[in-house]
Amino acid sequence: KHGVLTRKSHADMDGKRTPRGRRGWKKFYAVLKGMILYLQKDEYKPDADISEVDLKNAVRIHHALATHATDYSKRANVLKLKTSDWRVYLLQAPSEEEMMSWIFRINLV
Ligand code: I3P
Repeated sequence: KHGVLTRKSHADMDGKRTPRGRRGWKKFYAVLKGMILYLQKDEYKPDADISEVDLKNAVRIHHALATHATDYSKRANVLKLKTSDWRVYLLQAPSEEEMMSWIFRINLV
């Protein structure tokens, strides 16, 4: 699965609040492959190598949990992704249908 997702980092490893200056929203091209959600700067190209920056932004979603971020009301269609090492990301999808689809696919892994 792939598509546009806009990300806000809410908590870093071990659940520590992401500090000011790194809490902004940033748009990515998201690709879910196996147990990894790649958040890429550019559009998905099946045969292109993954850049170093894109690797840094990749999220391991094994034992992660995705839910609708009902406690976040500033933006619509936002899902909350909690990873197994207690990072928390808010990910805004372009539509409710897309948000539901990402939640379903992430939780299947
Ligand atoms: C953050 C940025 C986010 C904002 C966040 C700010 O600043 O303005 O958009 O979240 O507020 O800290 P920075 O880019 O300097 O990290 P919202 O869009 O949800 O308001 P927060 O600290 O209350 O999460």
